[in-house]
Amino acid sequence: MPGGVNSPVRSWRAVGGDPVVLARGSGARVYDEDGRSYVDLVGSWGALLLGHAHPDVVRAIAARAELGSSFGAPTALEVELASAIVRLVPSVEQIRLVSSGTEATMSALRLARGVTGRDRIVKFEGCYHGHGDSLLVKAGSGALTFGVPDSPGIPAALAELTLIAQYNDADGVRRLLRARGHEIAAVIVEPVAGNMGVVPAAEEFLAALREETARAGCLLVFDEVITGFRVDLGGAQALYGIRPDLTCLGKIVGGGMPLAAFGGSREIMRNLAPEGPVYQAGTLSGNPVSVAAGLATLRAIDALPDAHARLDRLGASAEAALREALQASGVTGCVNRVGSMLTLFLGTDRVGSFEDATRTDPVLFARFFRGMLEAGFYLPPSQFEAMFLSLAHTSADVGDFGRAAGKTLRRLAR
Ligand code: KE4
Repeated sequence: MPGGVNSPVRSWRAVGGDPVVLARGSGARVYDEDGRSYVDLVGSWGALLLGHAHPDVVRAIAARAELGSSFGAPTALEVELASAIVRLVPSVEQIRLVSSGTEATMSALRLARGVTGRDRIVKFEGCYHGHGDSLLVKAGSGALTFGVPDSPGIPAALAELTLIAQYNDADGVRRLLRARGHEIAAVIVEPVAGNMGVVPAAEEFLAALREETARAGCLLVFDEVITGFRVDLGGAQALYGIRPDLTCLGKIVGGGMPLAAFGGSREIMRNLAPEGPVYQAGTLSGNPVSVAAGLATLRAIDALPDAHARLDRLGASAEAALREALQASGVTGCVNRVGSMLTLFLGTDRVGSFEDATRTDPVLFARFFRGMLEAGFYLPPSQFEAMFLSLAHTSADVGDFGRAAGKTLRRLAR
């Protein structure tokens, strides 16, 4: 396997050294092949809101697998999951299940282009929406917003159809949409950025996106692959009261199994094949074992009336502990958090945009990462990722985390 991994971030290139090889997980902990255990702050990149190997999820997967793992045919179970998502996510009337977040965003953009008959899309620098060709695009040089490929293998002619705007720059995106909105099929955004580290969206930014896309007749796509069911049972759209035209879901919705989804109004979704002309398909879409895991996960979360209050309390304690550790150590840094997703930025004291995030000190972060690993905490191996707490983490875990962060930062300060 190239780089020894099946996804680049797992190689720990950003923090140096060889990654630990994980053998198993249980609750808030993971165990490596050498038998060491760690409090897990990655949670499969945010998928495991219940923690590892939750009994309900394991039972659902095992029971379903015994009935056959895949048919490539309609099943009653997928209707139950679709109904649960429609019930929980405010803007979604119909949903299409797929197997990864990449597939969800790629398909949502094709649907938006098909519905509007327009070719251009807008994304924000620093947001990540999977590795679809139109989305692996970075800002071109100069003031122009034209996109250029962010990887070899992506045709310049395609990348140019992606316009790049700045996250939290309401005026900039307003100017762009007023000038070129008539060419634009969709604006896709992480309603809480998780892939530049956590950067919350300013309220006026999301409001501007909603208002200006409606005015220009382009679709607003919320990429809630991270935030869906994480920041609120109804996702960021419920938390902030903004209704996008299309929503992409992943991670939690599959309960740690390969399942993602995209959805929106019936009026938009009925343009999808076989009802409409926009083609989209998948052998394992709605896979019964993945659907069983997703359903068990959503049911377990929905059954806990105070789930998101608990997650927010845990997140607030972790944030407070990190701020205290920064204060006590004198190391320059800041903490951004929404609910149970948070990032400790090192080397700069404020991160409200992608540009701010690039001012962080990657060497300092790598030393922090290593110190925390030695202390028994498994953090995302990049400054530009989010730490995730789960319903399996306890306040004792967070207390231990804070103390370890304090010790590690004090060592960095020397
Ligand atoms: P996948 O294709 O990796 O399932 O989902 C892509 C995706 C889409 N949208 C958002 C907001 C995402 O965060 C992601 C994937 N997230 C990364 C880490 N932040 C997954 C880890 C990896 O690439 O290995």
